Amino acid sequence: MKVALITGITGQDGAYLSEFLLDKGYHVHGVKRRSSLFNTDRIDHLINDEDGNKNPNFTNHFGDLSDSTNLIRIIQEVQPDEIYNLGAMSHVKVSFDAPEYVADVDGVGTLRILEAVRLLGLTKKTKIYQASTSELYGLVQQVPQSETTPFYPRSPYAVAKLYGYWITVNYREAYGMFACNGILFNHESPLRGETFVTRKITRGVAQIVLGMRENIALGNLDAKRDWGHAKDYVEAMWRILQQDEPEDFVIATGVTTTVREFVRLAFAEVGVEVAFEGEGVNEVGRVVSCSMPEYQARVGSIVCRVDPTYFRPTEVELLIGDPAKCKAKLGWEPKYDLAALVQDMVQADVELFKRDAYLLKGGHKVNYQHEQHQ
Ligand code: NDP
Ligand code: GDR
Repeated sequence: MKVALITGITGQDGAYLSEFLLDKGYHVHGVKRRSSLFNTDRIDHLINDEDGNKNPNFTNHFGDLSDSTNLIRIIQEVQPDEIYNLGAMSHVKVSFDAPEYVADVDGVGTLRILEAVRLLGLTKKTKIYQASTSELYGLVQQVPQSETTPFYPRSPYAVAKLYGYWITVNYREAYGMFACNGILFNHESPLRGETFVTRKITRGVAQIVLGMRENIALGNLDAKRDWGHAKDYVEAMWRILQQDEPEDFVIATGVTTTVREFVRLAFAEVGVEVAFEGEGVNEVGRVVSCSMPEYQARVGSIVCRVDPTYFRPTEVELLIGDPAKCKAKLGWEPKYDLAALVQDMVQADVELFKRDAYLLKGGHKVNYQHEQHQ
């Protein structure tokens, strides 16, 4: 039985990758942080089955990427065949508020993993996947962005990830380790963190259509992203570690879309046609038509507006990945296109908020959070 260790097991990708590897017959170990509230929602169904029986192939360890000795102990205990380093403070805007922490966890944290493997004499046994990012490209140098496009990071997060990228390359070259970067473009899902723009939109659309709120406030509507589905992307991570030689790969769909268009598509998914008017901070998205009779009163109302709070000090305006290498060498192609991604996310959020909407209608208090976060 192969053994995998995943940092960031409680995150979006950690959850999908765990499922994927368990299906492949792996024993999966995860590193999770101690938290004052439960933080295992995304993986609870993997820890215990429906009858409460513990999954014998899924083990979690308390740990933190800022703690070398803890990582060394876990890796020594687990003796993993594969490590997927997914743990990170992954929010770009928040990284401007906590730059030193991000450098430590997202940057030096990668070094701690690589160094632990080296110190424990596991360089020939353990393969390492580093969660690198399209944010490395930052300020546009050329499009589409490929494995050979120069980097120009535009946030403390991206700069920390740049260190993670190069230290991974360096350990591969210096010590012959099987260590690879997956340069993944944005990937989303119903498990996406609530403060990333796609999930913020799909949650907002669900709450608006269920009568729980009036509109969504967003930042830069012009930003363009190459959005894929996280389910597809975790398979690419695994494929990268199954190659004969360690290499770095861009994982992307090759299609780019504005935030504005994502909003339009998400509303269209629930039968609401939205058109944008105005410019800059005065731009708004207004309901033009609607296929649901009960929603007719909302035609003409504003459902999306701009709030400069969500602007970033430096922005990444355009990301579009070149998936040629991953197609050719990994045989990887996404199963979900943008329409299928939007459908999956909107439908899941509508389902999620139906119960809250019902309780609200009955006069009960519901603690659903929307815009107090980034
Ligand atoms: P999430 O934010 O959903 O998950 C991040 C995970 O890292 C969580 O489990 C979090 O724990 C954990 N974590 C945060 N800080 C620490 C720490 N100090 N020590 C240990 N674990 C920590 O991110 P995603 O799943 O979306 O992304 C996975 C990785 O891929 C990240 O490294 C991200 O930067 C990178 N990436 C993501 C892309 C995307 O579009 N999703 C694209 C390219 C790269 P907790 O639950 O306790 O907060
Ligand atoms: P990103 O994702 O920064 O690309 O990083 P995010 O969804 O946060 O932003 C995408 C784009 O949308 C714009 N935007 C907003 N973003 C947020 N979060 N909230 C808003 O209200 C809003 N309005 C507009 C942003 O300015 C940006 O241009 C994600 C993370 O998963 C990283 O960890 C990962 O490395 C990259 O994707 C690839």
